[in-house]
Amino acid sequence: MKIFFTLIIFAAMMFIGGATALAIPIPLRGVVEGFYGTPWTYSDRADIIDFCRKNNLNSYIYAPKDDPYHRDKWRKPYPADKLDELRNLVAVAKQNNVRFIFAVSPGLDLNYKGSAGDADFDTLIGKLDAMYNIGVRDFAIFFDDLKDDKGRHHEDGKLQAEFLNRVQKNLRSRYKDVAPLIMVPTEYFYDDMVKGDKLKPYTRDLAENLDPKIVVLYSGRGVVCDGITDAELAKVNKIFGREVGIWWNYPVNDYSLTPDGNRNVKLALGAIEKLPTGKMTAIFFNPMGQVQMSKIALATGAIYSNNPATYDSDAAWNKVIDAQFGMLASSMKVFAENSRHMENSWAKVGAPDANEFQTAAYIIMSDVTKKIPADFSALEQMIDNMERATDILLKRLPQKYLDECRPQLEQLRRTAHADKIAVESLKAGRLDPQLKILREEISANEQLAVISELAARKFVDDVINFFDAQNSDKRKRKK
Ligand code: LTM
Repeated sequence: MKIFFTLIIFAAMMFIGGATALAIPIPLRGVVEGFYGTPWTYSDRADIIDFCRKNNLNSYIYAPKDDPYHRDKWRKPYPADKLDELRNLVAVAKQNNVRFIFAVSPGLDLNYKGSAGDADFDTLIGKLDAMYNIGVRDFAIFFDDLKDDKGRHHEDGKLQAEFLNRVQKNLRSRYKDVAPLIMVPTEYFYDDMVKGDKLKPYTRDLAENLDPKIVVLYSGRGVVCDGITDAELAKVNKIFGREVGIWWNYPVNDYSLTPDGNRNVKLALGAIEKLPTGKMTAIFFNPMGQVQMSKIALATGAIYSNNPATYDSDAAWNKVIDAQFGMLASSMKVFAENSRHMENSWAKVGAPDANEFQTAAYIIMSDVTKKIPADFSALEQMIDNMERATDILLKRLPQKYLDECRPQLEQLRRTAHADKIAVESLKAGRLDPQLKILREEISANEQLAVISELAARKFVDDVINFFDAQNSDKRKRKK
C-alpha cells in the first residue's frame, strides 16, 4: 500500500513538473560592461544595477575597455574620486542584491616571470585589495584582445594559468568571503582555440594548468557569432575540464562606428537568441554604450537566463518592449524590428531586420521584373507603419531614449519616405527623379546612422537599379 501511494505521489509530481517545466536559472547571470568606447557613467551603472534586480539578473561585471585604470594603465590605483564612485556603486549593488564583479585586464604589458613578474603580481593584488576594502567580493581577470597588428598574440597559456592560480590562492587564503575568480582567455572564441582538429598550444596549456575552480568565459565560435548550440558549449566544457560560462556579444555595437569613431551607427534592438538550452554556469551580456536602448536585448537576456529551456525569443522581445515602452510599444517594435541584425566581415548576430518587409519587397521585385502585376498593399502598409511609428517616436519618446537613437529614427523616417516614392515609381512604371536625391540623402546620413540595410534601405536601391537596368536596355535596343 505504502509503495502504491509513493508511486501515485511520484507520478503526480512528474505530471506537474512536466506541465510547468521547472525553471532552472543560470547561476551567474548578468551584464558585463565590457565594450570599447565611452564608458557608462555612474548613473548609467546604478540604473543598470537596478534593472538587473528588477529583471532577476544577479551580476554586473565592471570591465569598461576604455577605463584606463581597468586596462591601459591597470597598474595605477584608482584616484580618490573614482574610488568613491566605485564604493558607492558597490553599495548600490549590495542593496539590489546584485554581485558587483570587479575586472582588471592587465594582459597588454603584464610580466609573468622573475622580479618584474613578482612586482606585477603584488601590484595586481594591491589593486584587488583596494576593491575588497570598498566591499567587492567578486573578481575577474580578463586577457582578451591581446593580438598585434598581424593578428598574433604572444601569450603563454601555462604562465597565464599559473598567474591566475596564484591570484586565486592569495585571495582565498586571506579572504574567506571572495567568490572563485572569473577569467577570459586570450583565445576566447572557439575558432581561435583550435587549428584543424587540434587545440592550439596556448589553449591547451591554459586548460591543463588552470585551477578547476576558476570560471572561464568564452564568446562562442567567433567574437560575435550567430548563436551557440548545446553541443558547441559541451565541446568547450570538455576543453577546459569544467562548465565554462558565456560572454555574449549582443547587443554590443562598438564595432559599428562613424568614421571618426565617436558614435555607433547601428543599434542592436533585437532579442537575445540561439543560445544553449541546457545547463550552464554563467552568462554575461555585453551591452551597447547606449544604456537605455540596450535594455530591450538585456531584458530578453534576463528572460533567457532565468529559464533557457523554455525561452522563446520572439515572445520575449514583444513582452519586454510592451513592458518598457507602454503606449509607445507598437511604434517601438516597428523601429526595433528594423535594427536587430549586426553584421560585418567578422561579426554576425541578431535576427534579420524586418523579415516581412524583405519577403514582400522580394516578391514585388521579382513580379515587376517578370512583368507580372504586383500586389503592393502589404508593403505599402509596412511603409505607412514605419512613417507613422518614426513620427510618433520622434515626437513622444522621452529624451533619455532620443539622446541615444535620434539619428537612427530619422534615418528610418527618411528611408520610409524613399520607399514610398519607390513604390509610386513602380506603380507608375517610371522612376521618380526624387528617388535618387532621397537616396543620396540617406547615403550621406549613413556616416551617422545605419538601419534596415537589407530591408527598407535595400528596396530603395533595388527600385533604382531596376529602372536603371530598364533604361540601359532601352538605350541598347535604340542603338
Ligand atoms: O568579446 C570579448 C571577450 N572582448 C571584446 C569586447 O570587449 C568587445 O566589446 C567585443 C565586441 O566588439 N569584442 C571583443 O573582442
